[in-house]
Amino acid sequence: MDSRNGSVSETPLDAEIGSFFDSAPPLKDCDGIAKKLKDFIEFNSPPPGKGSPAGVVCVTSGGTTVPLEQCCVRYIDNFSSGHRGATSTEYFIKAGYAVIFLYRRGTFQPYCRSLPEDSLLECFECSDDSAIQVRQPYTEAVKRAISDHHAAVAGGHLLKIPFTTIFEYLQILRSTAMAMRDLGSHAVYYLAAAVSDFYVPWKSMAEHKIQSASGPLDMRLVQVPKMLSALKKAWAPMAFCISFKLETDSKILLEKAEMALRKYRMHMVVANELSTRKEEVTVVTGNEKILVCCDKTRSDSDVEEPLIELIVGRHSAYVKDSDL
Ligand code: 9Z3
Repeated sequence: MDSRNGSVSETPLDAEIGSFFDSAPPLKDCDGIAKKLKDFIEFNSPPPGKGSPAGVVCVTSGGTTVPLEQCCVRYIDNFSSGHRGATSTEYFIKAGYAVIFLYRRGTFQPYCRSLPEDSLLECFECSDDSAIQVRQPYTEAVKRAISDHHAAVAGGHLLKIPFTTIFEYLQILRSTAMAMRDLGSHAVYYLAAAVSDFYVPWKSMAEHKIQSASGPLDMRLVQVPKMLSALKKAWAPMAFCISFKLETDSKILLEKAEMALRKYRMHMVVANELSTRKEEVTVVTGNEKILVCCDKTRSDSDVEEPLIELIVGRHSAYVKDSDL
């Protein structure tokens, strides 16, 4: 804001973000997605005076792709199986939150952790009268997955929206933020998706499959605008925001997480190293570094359970402070 004349002045970042969205290919079923989001938020917003539910969490999960061709055959991908996002979603719902799960198509889904990863068909068999049955070792796991998943979706606590490209991801994230705007401090962003840092602008992208006969490939990738800044400053200024920092070199991990915390004004940054991400993470806040580990004495233990417990505690305190 320009205080002298009351007008809003555009920063270079605003211009970069504007040009990213203006030049992105239009999101398919944009209106359908906006309607689903609106209905979900309405359903999960308390009527005035009825006390507050825990809140609504936007969990992002999986990696975004960067297409190299408009009719896309080749793309650059970001590593993420979606395990962190899917598992965390289960714990948020268990803690009383409603979750908007923005996930990369084909990655892990909530409540499916104990099912076989490679072939779901392994769980089933056909009996003589052609009825389909669950095979013995999987009976309990399939029953639990179906009932927990259906209860979350039918109960209106879980909304799943898929993305593939960086263009889709950022457009859906922005629509989600618009839909969650009125939730104030009850809105939580848990940004576990592995988001591309560089992309090929749609307008400078080859239309058809790039031909290998043309020799070495020379291509300029542009930096993806820092949407965490936009989220915190403009889209969701009152929300409780948690981002993730992934590194493969442990020596720089905490320093990079602290930088992200300050630069994007996150409430928490979860720092994780690729090779140990399932066993431990360090949560960086304004004045602490909290090591969160899974219980190595239990085979079914995961790091997400204590992590979400910590986040829920901090978010509740944040809501109380904001309500004062
Ligand atoms: C993470 O760091 C996630 O914890 C993982 C989870 C992707 C490592 P999996 O899906 O793995 O369970 O296999 N996500 C954020 C990664 C990221 O790209 N962060 C950016 C960065 O580090 C900031 S948005 O610069």
